[in-house]
Amino acid sequence: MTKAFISGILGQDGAYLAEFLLKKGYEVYGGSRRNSQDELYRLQVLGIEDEVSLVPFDLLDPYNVFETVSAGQFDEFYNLAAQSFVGSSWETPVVTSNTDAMGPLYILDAIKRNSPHTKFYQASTSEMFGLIQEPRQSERTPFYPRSPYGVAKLFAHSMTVNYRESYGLHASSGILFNHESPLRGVQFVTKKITTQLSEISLGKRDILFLGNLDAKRDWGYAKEYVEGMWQMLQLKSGDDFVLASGKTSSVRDFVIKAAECLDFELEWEGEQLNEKAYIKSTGKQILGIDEKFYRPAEVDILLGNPTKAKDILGWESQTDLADLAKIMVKFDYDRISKS
Ligand code: G4F
Repeated sequence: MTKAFISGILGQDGAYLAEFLLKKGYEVYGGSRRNSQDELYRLQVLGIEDEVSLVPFDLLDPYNVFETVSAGQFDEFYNLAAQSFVGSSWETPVVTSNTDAMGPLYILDAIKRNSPHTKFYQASTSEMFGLIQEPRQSERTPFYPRSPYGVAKLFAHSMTVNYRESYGLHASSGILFNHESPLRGVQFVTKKITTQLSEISLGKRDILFLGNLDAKRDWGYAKEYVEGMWQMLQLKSGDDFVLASGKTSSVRDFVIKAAECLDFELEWEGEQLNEKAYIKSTGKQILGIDEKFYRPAEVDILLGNPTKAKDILGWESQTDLADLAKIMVKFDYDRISKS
């Protein structure tokens, strides 16, 4: 049996990847910090909580990382653990850097020293492009991160490339653009929108407050993106790939699409901090802006060029934004109506 380790198995991508690898017949081990046991719900939603072996794993502890890698002798190691919320990274730049930059280095070094046959996947991110240097970002686009999170991830990405080139490790970096699902954390904007609009529709909330509605992202469905991670590790050698939908939409576009799923036709008024949205038929305000959700430095627009992934991996994003909104709203509406 092929043996895989997923750090961050309790997160959105970790849960979907575990489900995918179990279907392929893998023996799946998952790392979780001791205090994150309450997030088992994602594995439970997928019905796989009894099929994976959970082990204590903490990227902040180099000895624990070294021991896990050395003792496990895994065939594949997916590093999906991170402080992944961009907004928090300004409040916790040191923890973010220790987790997202140093953590992957501990893993790479442990693999190099004690388990060089292990194929390594690093969860890199489109946030590394930040202030974009090309209209469509590919593996060859220069990076310009705009947050402590983006800077830390760029360090880990560069280390992954460096360990591959220096020591011949099978180390790959997936530069994933935003990918969402019903299992997304509620602090991320799509999940916040689908959750809170569902609550409004069920009479459990009055208003949804957001930050910058003009930010544009290249959004896809997380369940499809984890397949791309696995495909990278099936190649003869490590490489870097952008996974993206190749389309970009604003936060406002996503609000409109999610609202449509709940039969809300919206009317918009005002600009910037004064922007508001009302339900056309009733005149009730359901959206406002709160400055606290703005970031000190924004990534205004991201648009990925996934040509290399299509050509080499045969990977393509399948679910468009309207369908993604439908999947997420249905999940949240059903869940909230039963609670
Ligand atoms: O959903 P977000 O928090 O995602 P963000 O910052 O793009 O990062 C996500 O995708 C990255 C891949 O590019 C990952 F690396 C990262 O770990 C994470 O998964 O915010 C999206 C946009 C931002 O421009 C933000 O300013 O939405 C804007 N926004 C507007 N109002 C808001 C809100 N974001 C959040 N979280 N909450 C708001 O109320």
